[in-house]
Amino acid sequence: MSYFADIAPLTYEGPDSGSDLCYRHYNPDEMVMGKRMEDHLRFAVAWWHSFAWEGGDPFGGPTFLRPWQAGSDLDHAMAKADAAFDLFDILGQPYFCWHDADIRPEGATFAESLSNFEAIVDYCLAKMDGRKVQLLWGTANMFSHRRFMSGASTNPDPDVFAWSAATVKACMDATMKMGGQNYVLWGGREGYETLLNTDLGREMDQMGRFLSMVVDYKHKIGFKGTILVEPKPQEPSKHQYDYDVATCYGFLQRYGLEGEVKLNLEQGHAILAGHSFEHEIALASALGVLGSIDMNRNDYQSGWDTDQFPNNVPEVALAYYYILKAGGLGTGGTNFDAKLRRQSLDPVDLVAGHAGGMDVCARGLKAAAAMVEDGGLEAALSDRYAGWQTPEAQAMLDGDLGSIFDRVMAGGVDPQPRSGRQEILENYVNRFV
Ligand code: XLS
Ligand code: NI
Ligand code: NI
Repeated sequence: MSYFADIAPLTYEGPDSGSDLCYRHYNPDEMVMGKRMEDHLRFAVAWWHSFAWEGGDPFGGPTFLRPWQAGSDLDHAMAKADAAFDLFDILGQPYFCWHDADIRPEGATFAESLSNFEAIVDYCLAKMDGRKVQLLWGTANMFSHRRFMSGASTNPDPDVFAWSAATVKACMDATMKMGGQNYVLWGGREGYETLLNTDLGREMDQMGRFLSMVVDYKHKIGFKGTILVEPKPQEPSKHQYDYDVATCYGFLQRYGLEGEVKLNLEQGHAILAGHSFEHEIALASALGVLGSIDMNRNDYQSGWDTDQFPNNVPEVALAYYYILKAGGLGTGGTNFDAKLRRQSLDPVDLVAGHAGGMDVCARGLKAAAAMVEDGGLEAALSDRYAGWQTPEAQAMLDGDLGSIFDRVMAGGVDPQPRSGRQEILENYVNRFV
């Protein structure tokens, strides 16, 4: 019997519905700026938080006690996959994501873990047959097992580098076999706890070389998806090398990978880095590395990565505004890297968490599309930079300090400060959200 036995597939019932289990705003076929809402948002369910996470925290053990969490063999892994696909049938979202360690039991050796992994990948492939749900991205968990405590590619022990390289090869093979659209690397322990025992320069070179090997392997096997790095400033490490968009871009450039690798941006990570989510999205878009998003928020009072489902429409609207302006998510999507609260024990909580998050994103997308279509922000922007359209301004960028000096000395250059109109623009946004 299904873990979600009595829960029927969710349907769009509209904003006035009184039901806890329906979509009020997410209406997959509704057209938004000429494209189906489902194709804009490209929702994915994350295997780790929704099925592997057991509800523990630093002060207490598991609370969820899901049936498939009672053991760690292949049978339990298959029961977990059954529950996952049952949830996918209820939600009807187009994608899911995994780490190797979420879907397969750990074996006693590398070879045994791999054979478990391959068995589950085949089991999932059989379940995908005849269903519409697809793999948005695969990734390797190289931060939970104790062998990775000092990092994966950045580890002082070359044997851990080797183990990590072999793991990523296997995960890329599986991602490709499942038709995955992207492959993600998040460097959970690619950083340090103390500088006193850390050779920063060496570790970054190891990480750069590792990423180059990932890109080479992608081309070797003909994987057509996008390689994505996920920035995060800290947690679990005190300091992580893939700190934020700006840092990651500098890293990619240093190792010549900026044309090969894009970024998977997470709302909560942006906040941890001291940015807004829309800042990270707009910057990645300006640098040409916007890839995909993890749409899970933090609690603003706690100061760590609480991974909650999104519930703030105005924030989400600004995120999608910059995504729409960038031309959309491409091969990326909106992954709920979000976990329930520890007290939310029931199957119904898992369904409602996702449904609510999808509704919040749908409202945000519609507000964003309305702002794009209205064009008010774009018009204000062109007006603000209009001076740069003049031939003198354009010529200046091809000139040098001396010629600019001569022009200023000749007169006719007389800067007049203009209002930035911040409050008017904030009021404008408030009309749509
Ligand atoms: C952790 C990260 C992780 C990545 C995938 O904070 O968000 O879940 O998305 O490894
Ligand atoms: Ni995260
Ligand atoms: Ni994430």
